[in-house]
Amino acid sequence: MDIHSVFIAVFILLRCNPGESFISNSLRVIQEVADGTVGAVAKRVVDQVRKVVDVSATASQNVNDSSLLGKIREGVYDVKNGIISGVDEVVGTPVTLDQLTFYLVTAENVENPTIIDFFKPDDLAQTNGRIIFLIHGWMSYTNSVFYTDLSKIFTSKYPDSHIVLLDWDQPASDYYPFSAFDTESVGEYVGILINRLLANYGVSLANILLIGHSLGAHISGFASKTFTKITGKKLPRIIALDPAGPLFVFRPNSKRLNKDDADVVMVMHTDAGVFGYPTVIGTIDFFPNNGANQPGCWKKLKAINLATYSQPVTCDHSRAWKYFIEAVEITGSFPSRKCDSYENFENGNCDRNEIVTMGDLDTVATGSFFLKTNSKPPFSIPLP
Ligand SMILES: [Ca+2]
Repeated sequence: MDIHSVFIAVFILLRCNPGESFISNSLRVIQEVADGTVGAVAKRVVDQVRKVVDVSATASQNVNDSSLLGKIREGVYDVKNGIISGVDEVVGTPVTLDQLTFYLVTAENVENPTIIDFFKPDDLAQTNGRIIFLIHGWMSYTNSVFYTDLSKIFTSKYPDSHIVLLDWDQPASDYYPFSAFDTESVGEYVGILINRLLANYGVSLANILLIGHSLGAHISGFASKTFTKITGKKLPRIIALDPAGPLFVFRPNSKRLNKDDADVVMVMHTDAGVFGYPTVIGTIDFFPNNGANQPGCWKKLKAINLATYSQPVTCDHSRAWKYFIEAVEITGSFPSRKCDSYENFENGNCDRNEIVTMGDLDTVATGSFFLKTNSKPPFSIPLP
């Protein structure tokens, strides 16, 4: 029996065990949908039909790649089709430190990240620049382009910055509900490390920045909650790239990223209602192309081929970090307009409103911001 089967066997599946906060949170989400404040995408989440499909039978007619079939079974298909809903939570064993590795990238050492000693992070602390944590999502890994490209761009633009690459590859490659459960314990370790930098090394709180994609966004939230629990202080800024939606959408604020997790919680929505969180969740929320379907992605989805299943399915979701990389690299790119809806943005009803660029690491603006993009790089386009 492999370790995954052991988890399945021993974990307790909590089916719809609503506490008071769970109910009020769910009602709030539903109310927001009814109010139209979250757009049509969110309604799909609430209305999702939980249809179990015999994916293995269908898939085996089309592909012979057993690893791909394995990946589909591990949950990509389930998440995409709403089979994992807001009421299927699992409770497992928290992640232990030996399942995590923290890597350091500096301007002098971009190609060969070094391992950070969690208990004695001397190397990491030796800077007066920003300390930027990058935290990947589900089914993503430390060798991802999200990590390599952003490390290069940050260290080239801000040579005194230190980049932390969090390797939580092992828990992140589990069946989605288990990986989602693990975000809390992974986040706690990040929060403890941040506190250690400040308490033992005199690192300035203002220099800490967390950037997480998908489940990594919720890890950032849990890191911040832990830091606050220890110190009573808030982290200055979290950048959440299409924070994961499935399971988190019905959780109370204490169990997911929310706007109170940092002074600025800057969110980018690219696959709202499927892999991404369907509603406003930060202090400032960006909605490229209205936040749900990205140009260059959705056409492929119409003619889906199981042989390339994981790629087109996660295309919208991955656009978040692709846009962000370009936004950081090209200062002033992705100008976005504050507006109450995409419709009003498109109709020009917000043309006099505030503009913020999506790669602005210092903005303290609040509210919802809208923009359009190209279907391929360079993605950024000027405002109309
Ligand atoms: Ca989508």
